[in-house]
Amino acid sequence: MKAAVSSVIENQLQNNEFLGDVLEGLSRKRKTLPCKYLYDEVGSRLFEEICDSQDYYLTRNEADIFTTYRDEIAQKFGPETLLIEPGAGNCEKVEELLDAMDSPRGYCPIDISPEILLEAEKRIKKSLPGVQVWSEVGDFSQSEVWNKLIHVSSRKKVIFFPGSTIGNFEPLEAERLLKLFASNLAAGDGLLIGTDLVKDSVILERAYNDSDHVTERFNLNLLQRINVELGANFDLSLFAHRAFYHPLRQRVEMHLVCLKNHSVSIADTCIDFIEGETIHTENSHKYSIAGFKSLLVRSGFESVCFWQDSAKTYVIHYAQAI
Ligand code: AVI
Repeated sequence: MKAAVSSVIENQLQNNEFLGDVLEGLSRKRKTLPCKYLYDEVGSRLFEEICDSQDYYLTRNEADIFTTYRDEIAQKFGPETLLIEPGAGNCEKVEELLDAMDSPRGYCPIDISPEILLEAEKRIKKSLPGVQVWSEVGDFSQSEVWNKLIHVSSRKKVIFFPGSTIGNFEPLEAERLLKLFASNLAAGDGLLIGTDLVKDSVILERAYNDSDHVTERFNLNLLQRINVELGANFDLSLFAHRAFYHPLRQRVEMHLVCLKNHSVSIADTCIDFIEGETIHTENSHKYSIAGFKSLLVRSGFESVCFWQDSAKTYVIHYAQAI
């Protein structure tokens, strides 16, 4: 009973934060919504579908790099290394790597969803019974969750941050996050991180406007989530998905374009929308190899090496904390 009450309170607190962020973002002159809210249950499922789609090359090409170079990557870590994965989700990408590592000290996935972590922990314990797993529930961009990991001793730590997730942070935020990672590592500890490369805008725009329209559904689902969780009355047919590459900012921007003047009520607030205005829902920054290396240096790392897929679309960097 106690657990049930505390989970009700937890849900209410999360909903208050969600409502606050939504109202704050939609009351700006240029309307915006934080991209972290794209990932409710439906959104996470749609994102998995995006990753499997032909047009979204990132996941496939990153997986190719791991398959080709996993032994070489694992050798860089050395024996008895503790692998920490912030935002691990279902921990799908890590098994191949853990399997290639020499006597891994263990694996620490961090995620905001306890249910997903529990499932993943069970799976890893089954497929790699020799690997110890310490899961931590929390927001990896905040220092609190990192403090909980201090008790796990190890010869060496490596933070594993695949999926080009770093691209969803504004450059200054990305630097702040990498500095947080560095502050939780000792000199010589590692960071293995995936980044999508700057490339022809046609390829980039196809990846975020896939022919099966999954990305469109993923983007629009954010409004549906606001309707369901916050009792709003968005009419999804009055918004269209738009994703385009911004060459100066080196990022793909995802927006929802309003198709007709109208108002939407969220809780007790009425928000006016004008035809043609957009809600900016996500940025996906693309980096050159040199550009990302200099971000690493600014954040307290030195670049050790990197690996690329055969089509040179994507990079996995390995860096050491200094
Ligand atoms: C999770 N993240 C790295 C994806 C990206 O490419 O920025 C999210 C995504 N948004 C639309 N398609 C995929």
